[in-house]
Amino acid sequence: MQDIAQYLEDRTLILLSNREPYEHVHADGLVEVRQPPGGLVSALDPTMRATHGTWVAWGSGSADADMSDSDGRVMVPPANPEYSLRRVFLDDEEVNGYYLGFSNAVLWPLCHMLVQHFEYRDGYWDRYRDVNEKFARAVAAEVDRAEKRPIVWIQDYHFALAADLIRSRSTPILIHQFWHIPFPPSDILRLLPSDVSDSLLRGMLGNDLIEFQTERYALSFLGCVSEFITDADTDADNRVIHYSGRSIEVGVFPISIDVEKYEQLAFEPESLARVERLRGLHACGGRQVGLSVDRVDYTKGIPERLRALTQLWEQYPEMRERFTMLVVATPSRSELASYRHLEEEMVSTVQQINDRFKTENWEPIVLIHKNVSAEVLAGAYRAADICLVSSLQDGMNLVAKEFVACQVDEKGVLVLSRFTGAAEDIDGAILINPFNIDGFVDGIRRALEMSESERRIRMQRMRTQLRSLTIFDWLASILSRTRDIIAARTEATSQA
Ligand code: GDG
Repeated sequence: MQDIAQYLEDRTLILLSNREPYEHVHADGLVEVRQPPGGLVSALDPTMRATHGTWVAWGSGSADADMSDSDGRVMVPPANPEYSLRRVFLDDEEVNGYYLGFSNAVLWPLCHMLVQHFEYRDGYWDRYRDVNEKFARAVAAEVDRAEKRPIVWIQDYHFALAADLIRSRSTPILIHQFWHIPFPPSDILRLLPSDVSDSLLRGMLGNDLIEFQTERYALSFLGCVSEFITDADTDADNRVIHYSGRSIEVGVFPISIDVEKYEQLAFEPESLARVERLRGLHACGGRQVGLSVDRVDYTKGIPERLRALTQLWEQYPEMRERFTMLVVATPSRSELASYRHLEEEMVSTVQQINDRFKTENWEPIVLIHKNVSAEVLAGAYRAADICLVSSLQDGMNLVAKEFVACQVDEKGVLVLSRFTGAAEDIDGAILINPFNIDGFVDGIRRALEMSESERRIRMQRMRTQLRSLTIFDWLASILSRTRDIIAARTEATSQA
């Protein structure tokens, strides 16, 4: 890992995210500490430990309040405290309105342009505003008590209003925000009441730098500002917006994974045992193993993938028994009806496919409908001959990168939706359009029939690209950009 702390020089980082890096939960009469899986926490936690900053997040664990002081503060990691976690507690109404409602039933479908799932309610918006205020107050309090000059870094769409609210309450030297998901074009943003879209864009313009995964999302944001915020001056060529006497930069910073960690995981004895077991069970007699891994979310194109598999086995009977598909589907946001319906649809479609095509020696789809360990995941990535990523829209898609990192034997093929950020970032996958089932079926066939030498060439190319695009490179490029912005401003002020 690079020395990320150097980019902060004598400044401290105050991070704001919805999910917290450590959660205290009651389990069997004891309090357990859990660290949520996922790239963001594993990249930012070492940075926070090295720089002793403050992380502000929703205290969602059942024992969080018991383990924090009266302001919601607790030092973490609990076993070896190095930085401060400031928890903000939410009641049920706030969770329903801000998190399940406006974040996940309004902004999530809107940003992914899947408007059939869009469910706007005034009450959701009211709670979203209140909760953004609440978090902004907590961040502002942390800015005021910081011993070193703070930089505030906001994560994601849960906090579109926070930058402006923080700016009106305190004076950090720089506020920036990483937007993990796509940003919609203006015709889609228009589905929101105009005062709401106006507040969201102005809220985001409270930042000094806004980071997107791809050029396309950055341009959509610039287009929306140019169309809706008439008192802003948008320079799309230079990706800068002049607004309210300030300049706001819009940047492209594709997120990645801890490549070395995934490579090492693929070599772990537990992963290796898993590879052998999976291949022993499903790859006998030269049969190939297909894999998909996602949260059960309508953005991931799970029904479209099942439709393509059905058509493949229907249209090409010789493909039956030629490969088995492992579908790792992690339950997600089950409080929302649209997610529950999707889970039910997925389970029953898999059942129908298996009933229709199975033979005495072969089950077409093996559904693993639960959260699995990182070792199991790495073993499955390594064991797979093809990996199917069929998102209808996806900010980046880390699964595609994790598969490439774990393919230490360089024999797997990535079949990747062209609507993922990853498709613009790595070159070597078979690109498909999940809305075009015929093309999707052809893509799967091409992958299954690809020669060993072509597989190796493509996988080696992707692995080389990935090694120079790790999550630490992502972090370093963002923090060095913020350092440059601060330096340019300091120079401009001293010359004035
Ligand atoms: C958002 C954006 C963007 C899944 N099941 C299990 C498990 N996972 C892990 C995967 C991967 C992560 O969850 C999913 O990441 P994705 O990037 O694929 O998708 P989102 O959750 O939608 O993430 C996305 C990302 O933010 C980062 O900016 O790429 O576009 O939508 O790491 O491995 N992990 C374990 N067990 C599981 O069962 N351990």
